Amino acid sequence: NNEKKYLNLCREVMEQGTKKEDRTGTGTYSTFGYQMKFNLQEGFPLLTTKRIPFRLIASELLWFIKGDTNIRYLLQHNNNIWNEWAFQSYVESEEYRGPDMTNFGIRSQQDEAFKAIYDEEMNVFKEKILTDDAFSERFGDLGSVYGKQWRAWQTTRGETIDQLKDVIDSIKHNPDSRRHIVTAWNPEDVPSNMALPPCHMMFQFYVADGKLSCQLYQRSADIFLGVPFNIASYALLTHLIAKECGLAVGEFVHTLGDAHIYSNHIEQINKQLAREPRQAPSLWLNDEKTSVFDFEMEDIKIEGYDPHPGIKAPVAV
Ligand code: UFP
Repeated sequence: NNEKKYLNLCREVMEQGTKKEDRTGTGTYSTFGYQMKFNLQEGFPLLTTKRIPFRLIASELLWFIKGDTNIRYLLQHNNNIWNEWAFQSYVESEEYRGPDMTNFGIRSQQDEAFKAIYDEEMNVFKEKILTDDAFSERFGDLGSVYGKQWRAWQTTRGETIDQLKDVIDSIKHNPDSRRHIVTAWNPEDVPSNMALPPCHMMFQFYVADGKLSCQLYQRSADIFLGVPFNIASYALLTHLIAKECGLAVGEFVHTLGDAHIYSNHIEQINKQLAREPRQAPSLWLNDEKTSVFDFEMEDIKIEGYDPHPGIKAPVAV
């Protein structure tokens, strides 16, 4: 069972993880180097021991695939997961004249009155991104994030490389190749141009017995909040590419670097571990679409998803 592999990771890090401080000051239990193999033939690996919002995962993945780096597309799909990164650069700019937003992430979690002011500023910001083209171009764009590295990696000669298109071509024409790789980790961009250096940073495809497998290297993994999203996202990517290449799906191999549970997620994890996994859902893809680059949200659906209720937890910022 696929879900058990995730639950075993949770259990192992809870029981054997080392106490370790981290960038956010929250504190974690952590282990280094861990691998899970999900058989994509055994249903779609969207967790059932808590509800996972699949539409956020799908719209974010389509955004990456399009090579889009502006949050406008996400907002149009009611997806708010990248807002803070764009908002940060806006409130630090000269254009911003509103109330002080220093450390808005932590303060909005700790101070109710501040949270109300922050929410209002964020709503104004979102509305402007959606309706004002010039504003959106200036403050909606996140720069060198996944979409840029996947579709338009900048070379020193001033050209761009479309890694995703190239890897799909190589899977189609040279399936046995051991070089089906896409990397989002661009050392030149990491220190300055990026708010968040890529977490899911490199992936490789593998074709055998008519099946497409994908392995991801994720340097840093928030086991409770991040990993369930990352699993579903790469499982979906593997399905989309397999379909375009006329292959069945094989495995999603998830390799983790620093795999950690934040100290303020322990109670939530225990609650989840006490639940019994249910039947995995299945993925429906519109058969009329062939190229991964043509998919829209209405072409992707999760069927038979009957999870336990969601479990809320604070995001480490
Ligand atoms: N994180 C994930 N998956 C993601 C993502 C972030 O688990 O897709 F974007 C978590 C890992 C870590 C934090 O807890 O976000 C990033 O912090 P750092 O850059 O210090 O590793």
